[in-house]
Amino acid sequence: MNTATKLGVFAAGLAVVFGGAYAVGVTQEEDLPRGQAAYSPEPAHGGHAHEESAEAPADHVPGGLQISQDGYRLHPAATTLEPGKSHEFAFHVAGPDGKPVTGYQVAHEKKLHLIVAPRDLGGFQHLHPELAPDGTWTVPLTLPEPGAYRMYADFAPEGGPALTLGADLTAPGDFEPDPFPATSRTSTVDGYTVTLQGEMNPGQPSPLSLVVSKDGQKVNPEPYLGAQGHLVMLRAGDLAYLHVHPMTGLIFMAQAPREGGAYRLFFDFKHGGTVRTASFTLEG
Ligand SMILES: [Cu+2]
Repeated sequence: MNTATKLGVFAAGLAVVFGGAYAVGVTQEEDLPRGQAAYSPEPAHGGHAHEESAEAPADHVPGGLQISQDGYRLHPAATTLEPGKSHEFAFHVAGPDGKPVTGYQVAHEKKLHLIVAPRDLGGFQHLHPELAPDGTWTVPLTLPEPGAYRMYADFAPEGGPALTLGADLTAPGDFEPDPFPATSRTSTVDGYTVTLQGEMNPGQPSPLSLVVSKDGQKVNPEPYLGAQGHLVMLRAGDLAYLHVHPMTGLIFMAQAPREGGAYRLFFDFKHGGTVRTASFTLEG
């Protein structure tokens, strides 16, 4: 993507922020081939960008709260996993005809993104399962400690809507819940310091930017999932999965619910060939 296009995409995003030029944003998305839309709000997520904007209907429900939606249903093969042990975790998505979906659109370079988080939001896993021809997804999964977990399948079937379906998983044993992490904009992981800038503006798309540094030097993350990182936002209280769209560089557009709340944000970035996750708590 050339600089002019990037600026155009960013400008379209800003236009959404300021409540105007809806048509500009739509045109921009349609101009960009899905697989190459590195810094654009892609169709799978971009559609939500507008639905969740200030003009969103009052009954709009964020993703991740339902196991079925719009005729599609998530079917985990097992939902109870022994903690601390790697499992070959399998699931499929049944379509409106009841059969496993086998055709998926690519978004952020993958056909499906699997997020697994404990319900106290004290951890996070972002996995990319493999799709078998019969529609079964499999991935090695370890639930590190006893407790209740939420899985999210973020995907768009071919010819269908972008969806995030969620299901509960459990790891039996004595469970010690962690308190919800206090508001924090700085995260340290493996010697990297990541700082989150920007505010969550209830009911408005909210630009958030990240700065990564190591040993006091600013670091440019390597391309990962078609952008310079991947940001996921989960809401405290119900673990709603809120869409965040890469804009350009390390700028992301979060869709903040109008009712406000506290959110846990997980930022995956790649440097030196390794993907790491920084986490933050924001209120807005
Ligand atoms: Cu992913």
